Amino acid sequence: MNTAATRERDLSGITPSGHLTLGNHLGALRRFVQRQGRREGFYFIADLHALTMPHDPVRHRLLTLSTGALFLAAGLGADRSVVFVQSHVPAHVEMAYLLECTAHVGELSRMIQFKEKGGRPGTRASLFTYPCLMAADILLYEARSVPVGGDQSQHVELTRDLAERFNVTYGETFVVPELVPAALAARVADLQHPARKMSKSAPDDAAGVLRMLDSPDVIASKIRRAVTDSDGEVRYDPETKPGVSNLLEILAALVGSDPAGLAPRFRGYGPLKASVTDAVIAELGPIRRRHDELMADPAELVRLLDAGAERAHSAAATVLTRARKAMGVA
Ligand code: AQP
Repeated sequence: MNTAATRERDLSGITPSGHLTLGNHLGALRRFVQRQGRREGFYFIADLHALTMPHDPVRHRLLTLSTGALFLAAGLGADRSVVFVQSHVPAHVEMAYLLECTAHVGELSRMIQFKEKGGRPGTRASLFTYPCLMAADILLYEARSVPVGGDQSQHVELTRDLAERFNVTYGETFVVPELVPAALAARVADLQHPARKMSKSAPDDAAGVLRMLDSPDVIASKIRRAVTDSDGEVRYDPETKPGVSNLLEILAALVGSDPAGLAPRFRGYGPLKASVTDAVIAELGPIRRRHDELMADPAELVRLLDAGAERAHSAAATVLTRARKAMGVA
């Protein structure tokens, strides 16, 4: 087994299915940045995964580049971690095909996304096979543990099954990843619908979704209109006061405090919203400015993403070559 198999790696991808949100920043990007240096990190824009549903090619390309620029602007990449676009590393697609030749139709039919959406007319074949691409994403980098939230555990279970089946059938090739429950991240709720997660695939103009690229005015306006309640008391109580509690959680995540401890500092919802607005603008402003600089210099952005793809390619090539040889692909 290759020695890379013993190395701890952090691996995570985000599908560019919409403009990234404050939730993506607090729950993913910022945490990746904090982990840099402790582990070898591979962070990718999962552009191929966005093609399983109808899409507009022009918007898709723009979202892919803009998401790449946001990863870099948030502090990922350079000599600290590897940032790349999934489709720039063809090993992902090649490995996905080898895994499709390992997977059974029955197990792919049981995947939740396919069960929920697969019956619609015009369903793309990739909606059926994409779990093999996801398995390829993981197995290529020999990540030994994959932190997952509830909705992703079925994919990692399938990845384990495919890796084990491949190893038994063709000889020891893959590290079989362990599934570990993801550390509880701040879960940012939609400002208009506090029972729902703030989600990047919501319509672009959704008033409850704070986008990482929103201008300070838009951020202020969305937070001013955030749903609260009529009792007027600032108290942390997610059950009965979900809107106010969400605002307190956002503020706590941004200033490094706890939401219940922050509540008594505010005499009403206006001052709370003003503080949340200031904290969000202070956090996202520098990232947005760096993102805009990168988008204004496409040659530099492409150079940085190409450099990441090169490094990812070197890391992935070892496992791909081993899998090809094991399967008898000369
Ligand atoms: N609201 C959130 N609070 C905390 N963390 C969040 N993440 C997403 N939303 C929040 C984290 O971001 C990473 C990417 O997750 P995702 O692609 O599932 O993001 P999404 O915005 O929720 O995407 P959608 O709208 O469901 O669109 P699809 O799935 O179609 O692309 C993860 O680390 C997640 O925890």
